[in-house]
Amino acid sequence: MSRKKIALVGAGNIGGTLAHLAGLKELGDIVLFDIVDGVPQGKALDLAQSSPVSGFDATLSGASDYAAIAGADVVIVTAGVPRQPGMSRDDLLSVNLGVVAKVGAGVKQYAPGAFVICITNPLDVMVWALQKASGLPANRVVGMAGVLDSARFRYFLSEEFKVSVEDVSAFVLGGHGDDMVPSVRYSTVGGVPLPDLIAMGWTTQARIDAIVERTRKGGGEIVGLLKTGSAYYAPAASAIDMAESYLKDKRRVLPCAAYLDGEYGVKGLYVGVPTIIGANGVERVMEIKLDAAEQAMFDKSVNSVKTLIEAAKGLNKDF
Ligand code: TXD
Repeated sequence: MSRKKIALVGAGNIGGTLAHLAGLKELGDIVLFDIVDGVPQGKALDLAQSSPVSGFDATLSGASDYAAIAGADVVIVTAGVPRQPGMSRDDLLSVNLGVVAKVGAGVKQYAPGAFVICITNPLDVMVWALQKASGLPANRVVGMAGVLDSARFRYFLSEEFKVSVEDVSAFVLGGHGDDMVPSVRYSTVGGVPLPDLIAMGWTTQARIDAIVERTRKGGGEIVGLLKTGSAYYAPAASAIDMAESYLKDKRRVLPCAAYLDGEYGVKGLYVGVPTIIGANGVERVMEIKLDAAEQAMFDKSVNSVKTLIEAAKGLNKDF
């Protein structure tokens, strides 16, 4: 059986980390693509030279021509400009729309059978634009945000309860913005929901509220510290989980920005929801019942996504 092919469009901080993780996990052969000639080639060579030390077999190459992504099984898109301090995700809109339009055309021409994971911000709009520009079926174009947002939530909760991160499960709904909806009721430690842990005296509502707030602003906290870019280790690890679930047909339940066709009362938009990722891409959207407060937060988040999509349509006539 020949190896799978993973194309990484954008060979910056996240792209390089994706290549490293995909190599270490032996997910397949890896192509790094970037418009800055030399960077994808240099990173590919550097990573290839790490393979004898780390003990993985993969062909790594770099390119600045879309023909290099031909026949990819998975395409992960990070191409664009990251956030700088003081810049909102929305400020990135017009620059990254143009980038995603080009990437979509490249995918359409060279990798129409791929599972495409979009990471570029503002995420919920970029994944929508990428699906439109590539013309791929919506179940094979998905956005990465929920796995990262819930990983942040899980990490903060593991610190709060002093338990292994492995025993904390959490998920986050809604758009990938500061009004995302970390779900307290559906987050558990060893299977015990957070409201029960509050009742058991393991923590307080106020502490959970603070953790929810820190999760919402998790991306900004890192931008503030790094000053010259945004998070990349955790975003890359999150997208690799999604790619692996697809390539190995694991059918993992992962929160992703998925195309909704009536689920949660939303039609024609990409919003963060729990999904099952398997060999057919997004196999199913898990529609949980929201309580009134969650519904209100979810609606607010969906409205922010809608507003951005309207702005995108105004800025770029291709969409
Ligand atoms: O949860 C999430 N979805 C995110 C999203 C979490 C963290 C960061 N998130 C976003 O990912 C971030 O706001 C950016 O939009 C992307 C990529 O972040 P990264 O940190 O990897 O940015 P870099 O290091 O600037 O890399 C971007 C690369 C860079 O090498 C550019 O030369 C390249 O993209 N680039 C392009 N490649 C191909 N084609 C075009 N047109 C292009 N334009 C820029």
